[in-house]
Amino acid sequence: MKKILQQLVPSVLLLISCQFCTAQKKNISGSKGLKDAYIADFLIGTALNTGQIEERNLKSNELIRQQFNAVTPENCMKAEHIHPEWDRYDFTLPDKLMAYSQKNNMKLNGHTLIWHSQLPRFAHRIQSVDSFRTFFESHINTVASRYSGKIFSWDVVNEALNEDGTLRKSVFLDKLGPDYIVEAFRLAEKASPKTELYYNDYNNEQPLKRAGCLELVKKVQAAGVRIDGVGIQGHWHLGKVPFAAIEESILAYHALGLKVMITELDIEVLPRKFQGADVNQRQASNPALNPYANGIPDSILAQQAKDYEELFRLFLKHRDKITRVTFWGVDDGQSWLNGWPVPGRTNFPLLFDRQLLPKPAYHAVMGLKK
Ligand code: 9MR
Repeated sequence: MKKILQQLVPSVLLLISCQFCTAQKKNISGSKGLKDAYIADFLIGTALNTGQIEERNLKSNELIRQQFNAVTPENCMKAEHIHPEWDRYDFTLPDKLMAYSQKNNMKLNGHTLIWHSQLPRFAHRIQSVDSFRTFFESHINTVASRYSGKIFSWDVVNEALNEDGTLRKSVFLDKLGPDYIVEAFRLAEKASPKTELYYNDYNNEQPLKRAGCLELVKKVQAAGVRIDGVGIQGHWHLGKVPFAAIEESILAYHALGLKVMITELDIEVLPRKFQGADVNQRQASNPALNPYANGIPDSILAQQAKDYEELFRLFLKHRDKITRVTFWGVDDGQSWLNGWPVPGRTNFPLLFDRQLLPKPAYHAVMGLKK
């Protein structure tokens, strides 16, 4: 009997320890993320690039599925990619993203139908107003109707305003006049009737631009056309997050009956000369502008955690008005801020580091829900 027991004990122990390993693994992959912590408040989203949509990196994919319940394509639904030639559309990657979001129960926000930037080259060459109108209409019809019934929301128009609240001088304004925004919403509503429709911009929490944004929304509403929400992009800077202006804007947009979203959140830690996200503004490279290439001090990470914490405290205060908070990327290595406005820098704007590990800012945001 004793002998049998002696033989059995090691196998039983092995069995127990293996079960423990599996439980541990399950725990890791199944542990709660931001999306779970904030489930009763608002969606937590991220922007995805090609590699992430194609699930090329296992660890990154696991992190995305663990943390987020909303996704926005960082680039692949922009006109230059999805509509590269007059009569040719490329839905390969957008279709993969649609399938990815369905498979993972994530809400997909289409970004973006009408934007002056990242337009296909042919669009700039169109001379006649009639042809440009045909491009404008068929682009919205074709792209929006393809995902009708499946896509949760669209950024119908992106960045149509100047900093002073006037309409940006773009090819759309030039060719179609100021009513192009109302028209874009009208067409999107027709092509994708069940999808939420948003206007999206950066710095539209700032007073002048906010006033312009409110006017724009009122004009769409007055035309009897549906607009469901406004996206405040949220490209902010360490130690300079404009909390008061953000709160005033949430209230002002909500007062028009709109849902409010933070759509491209990051808190940049490197110096630059201006606020916002106008991709045409650049600065020359210079080592003084890249101080943390060999590592970021703990004090900076602590300040960033404080900024994110205060921001999420504000979002929670207005959880009845905010429907989604989306980060512009998953981890610091992916961020567009490594290449803009100064090329080749090492930036640290997000909640996960280059090893995909949570930063102090992540723990601060999660801490609010403990
Ligand atoms: O993150 C995007 C980057 O990969 C592109 O090169 C860039 C080109 O315009 O666009 C970035 O995303 C922008 C978004 O679509 C609209 N708001 C500003 C974002 C950062 O530039």
